[in-house]
Amino acid sequence: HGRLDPRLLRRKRNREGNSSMSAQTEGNNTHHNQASAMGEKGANLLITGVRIEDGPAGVDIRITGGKFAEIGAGLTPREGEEVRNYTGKLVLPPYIESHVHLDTALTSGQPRYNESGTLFEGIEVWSERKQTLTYEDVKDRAGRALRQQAQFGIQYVRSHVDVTDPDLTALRALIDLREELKDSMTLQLVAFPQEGIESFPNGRDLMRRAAEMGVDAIGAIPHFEFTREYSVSSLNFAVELAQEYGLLMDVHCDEIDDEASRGLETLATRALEAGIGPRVTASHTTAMHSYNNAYFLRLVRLLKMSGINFVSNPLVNTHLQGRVDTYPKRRGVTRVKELTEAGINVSFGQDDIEDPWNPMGTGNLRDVVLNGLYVTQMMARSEITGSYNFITHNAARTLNLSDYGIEVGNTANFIVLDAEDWFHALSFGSPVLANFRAGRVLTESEAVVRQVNF
Ligand code: 17E
Ligand code: FE2
Repeated sequence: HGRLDPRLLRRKRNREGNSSMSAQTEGNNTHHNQASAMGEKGANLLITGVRIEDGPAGVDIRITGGKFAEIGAGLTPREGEEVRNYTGKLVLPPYIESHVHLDTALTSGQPRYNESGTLFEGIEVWSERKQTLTYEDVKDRAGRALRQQAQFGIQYVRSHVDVTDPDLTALRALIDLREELKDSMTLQLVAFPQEGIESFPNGRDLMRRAAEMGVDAIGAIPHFEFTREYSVSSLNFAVELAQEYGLLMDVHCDEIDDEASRGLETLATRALEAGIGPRVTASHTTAMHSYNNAYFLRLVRLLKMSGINFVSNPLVNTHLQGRVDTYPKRRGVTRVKELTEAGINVSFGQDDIEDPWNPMGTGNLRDVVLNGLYVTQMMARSEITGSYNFITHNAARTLNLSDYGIEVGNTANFIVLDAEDWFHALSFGSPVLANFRAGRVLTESEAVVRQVNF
């Protein structure tokens, strides 16, 4: 690969330095062989004339047997290779949805709408809808949501699944869907105790049953437990369960405007002591928005030491938080800028697609990034141009993915955007022209044609 871009080399080296973390994730469902799943050797393809991420324009990508084989300028087509000319377009690794609830997706208005816009009315509405849940109902809605996400360039999805249901209906449906769609989408499932571990009948037992059934990660909801003591014991239980089953963790942590909600310090401490920080995620952490600066300064040291990941959901957090404020009204988004500047990993998620917590939401992560940058005031030039990392590389780290990224040797998963670079793709909302999985076209969209008659 004589003409390999030095940036790509640098990225490859970074990845090799990370191999111990990748090794830990073997045995996870996120790691499987796409090429063998295609029945034969896989796609042979030459992509020409693109920019990869923030690299130079005019690069070609050769895909052999469904894997990235060669990356550089001026590659010549070979016998039996399909050539796709995407001159002037942007290529990124596929988007990653690091936080969504597929079991609740597409239920908005059933049986009623969330009129107050609070998290708590959303939980009440869902608890009513849960009474009528069936296996087919969950599979149908989650399948539609996943296909909608794929159209917007997503191939990896971490979905929380409510397990505060004695029948575990949603979990059974999503475990089957994870298997059925695995050649097209990589789905990670989190056992999410929506109504609490300690505060819901048989909460611990339901979490354990979910672990037995084969979830990828263990969740918790400390700010919803009845007492501070329950909050702490639920986190201790969740960490022990995750370790017992060798699972990742993703906790709905301090999703409230209460500055006294401090589940995060417990989660980070347990993760540090157990040495599992990189396998642990704190989602939402909206209370951090309201923490006093002296407390945050003390906390950020622990967060750095622990190595845990963060997911912010800027659209839904700004919608649900600040609801008991008059004016000034808090934004309720965690301190993404400060965490990022401290070297802590943060990714962005959609959280909801038309459900009790978000009447809107299409699955399109461009909306999430755009809102995230505005609301966190991360609008410096380099913050904008680097912001695709929130839904690509940072999210890959949150999900503990291996075999991710446009590098020789990796499975050829990537997307092509109708834009010359990320700045324009983000600003104009450029469509994802094609979404490739192991070199195979998963979804395609037309470029938008605009005609101005003056
Ligand atoms: N449940 C919850 O506790 N918090 C959320 N943001 C959603 C569901 C969407
Ligand atoms: Fe959530």
